[in-house]
Amino acid sequence: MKRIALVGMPNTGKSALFNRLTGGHARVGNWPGVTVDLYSAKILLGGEMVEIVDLPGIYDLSGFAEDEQVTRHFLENHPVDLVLVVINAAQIDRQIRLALEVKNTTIPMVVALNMADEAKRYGIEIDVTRLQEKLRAPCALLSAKFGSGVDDLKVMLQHALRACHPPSLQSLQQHFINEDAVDQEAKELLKVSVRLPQVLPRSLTQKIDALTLHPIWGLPLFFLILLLLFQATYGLGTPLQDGLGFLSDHFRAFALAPLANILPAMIYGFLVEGVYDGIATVLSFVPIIVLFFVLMGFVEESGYLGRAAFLMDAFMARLGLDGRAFVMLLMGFGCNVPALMGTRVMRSRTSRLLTMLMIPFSLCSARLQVFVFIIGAVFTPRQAPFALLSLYMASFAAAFLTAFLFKRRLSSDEPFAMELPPYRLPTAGQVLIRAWLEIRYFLKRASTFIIIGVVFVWLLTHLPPAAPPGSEATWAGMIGNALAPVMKPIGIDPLLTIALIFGFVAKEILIGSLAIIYGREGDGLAQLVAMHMDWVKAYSFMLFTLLYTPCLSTIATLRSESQSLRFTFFALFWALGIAWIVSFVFYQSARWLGL
Ligand SMILES: Nc1nc2c(ncn2[C@@H]2O[C@H](COP(=O)(O)OP(=O)(O)OP(=O)(O)O)[C@@H](O)[C@H]2O)c(=O)[nH]1
Ligand SMILES: [Mg+2]
Repeated sequence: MKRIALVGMPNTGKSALFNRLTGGHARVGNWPGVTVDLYSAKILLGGEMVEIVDLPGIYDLSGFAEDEQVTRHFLENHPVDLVLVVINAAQIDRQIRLALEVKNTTIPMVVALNMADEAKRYGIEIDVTRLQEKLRAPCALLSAKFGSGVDDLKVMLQHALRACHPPSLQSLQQHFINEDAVDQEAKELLKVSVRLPQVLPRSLTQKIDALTLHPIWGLPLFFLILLLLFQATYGLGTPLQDGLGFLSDHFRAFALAPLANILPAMIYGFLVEGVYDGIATVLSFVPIIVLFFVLMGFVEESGYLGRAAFLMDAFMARLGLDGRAFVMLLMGFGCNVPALMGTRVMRSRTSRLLTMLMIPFSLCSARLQVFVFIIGAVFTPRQAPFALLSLYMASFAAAFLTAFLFKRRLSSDEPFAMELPPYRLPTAGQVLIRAWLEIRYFLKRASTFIIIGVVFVWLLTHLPPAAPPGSEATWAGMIGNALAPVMKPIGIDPLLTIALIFGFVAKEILIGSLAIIYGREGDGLAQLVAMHMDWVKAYSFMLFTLLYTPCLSTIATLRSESQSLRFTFFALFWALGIAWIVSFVFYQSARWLGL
């Protein structure tokens, strides 16, 4: 099978083009370094199966960052029949070098001049025919985001593949690149085929940046935007969640309850009060999670995420890190796993490890569910967004404290340079795909971890059969009691300890476990939780949930990304330790103050 590799600088739209060509769902985002791993798909091109490979961005063919190495390693070890060089047409003057480097390797190439829409807006004119002659390769002016020109590119790829002589079996390894010659060639080529406007008009991006990167207002604005984001998630999400809860309550009352007469009590309890309540409770959070991801996607696609890195860079430098570590913390708000993988863009191993130690404290969407639920149960609607914001602040604080404590051992002074992309508006399609991907991921986790977890929790809280369900005489109660000396001082009851133990596997199980422990779902569950926990206990429980080990997937990723079992264990126990200490200090001082 023939293979086409997408090669280009970071943030040029390779993944967007990959998705267009293959109908795939590679992650797209408006900052450099989104893709950190290979992503491949097979498509039918002119009656022939062809493999297309999306790669992390590289600045030149001899890049050395870990993410660039993925690309180089791939190109050196896997023969490709055709390289599809993706160039941001609006920056053709800086990016054409890469096409020339590939040209010098003699591997057949096709050049995609992407972001034609932006180039046109900036008044950049490209003489494609001339460019093709000079590069001796087909070039297509197109827009991966909006789809124009993609069909023409497909035809070009088809012709180019037919023309190349199999087996080309070439790798980029043997080629030596003469930098000066490439520079010279680029200059000449640009002279004849590209017309840049004399002066670029002061763009919208610059105008917005004057505000968002303002030395004084920049940071407060950033935190305001975060607060708005949470408020919107909360304000728009809770009614949706209530609606879903209403539906599931009625389904339970009218469709499932009649089963109680037919089924033995034990089986009914297991199926309805165990599996159904647990899963319905977890599922009722889908709207909030989707909303959160859509809004985060908006922030990411707009290009603001990169600005956050820029704003926080000076602060991060004091912690021995750079702005990218902060972007990864924000990424971790979605899910810690991709954020951990995203640290590959960091070149020094020590700052990578330090960032990986911080990321598990990022308040991910699974934890968000738990907090939205508990906050809704014990705080008033007016207090709620602030309670949530305080947890996000606690999450930052734990991450920064970690960096501060370990920076001496794990810091580096690698220079930080991250190009700020122009602001972009996401299209409706991008938003919808994003939402769908998150739902799919959520359901995948739900079907693996959560159902199994829910079943286990039910068994533990209902066995032995003689014990009253959910009481301290059950196995769950016994385990909880055994751990009571550790958990009592932080205000966590024996039965809730079980929820936390399962939360270790995946935080999504936590709320499901509460549903089973209290034998309720929806509003009824919230009322029971409020009865069992005052706000101090609830907050202590949330602090612990926030800080202790996120989930098994995170641990597995920590292990695979750090390649060190010792580091993984350290990260795990560090999180557990800090969770306990913080909850302890909070709970005891709150009680001491008489709260
Ligand atoms: N205006 C415009 N934006 C585009 C176009 N193609 C992609 N983008 C945007 O460019 C940004 C980068 O897209 P990606 O596909 O993630 O870029 P990439 O080259 O894969 O980036 P890395 O994985 O970081 O190397 C996103 O904000 C896209 O929406 C285009 O044709 N026009
Ligand atoms: Mg990409």
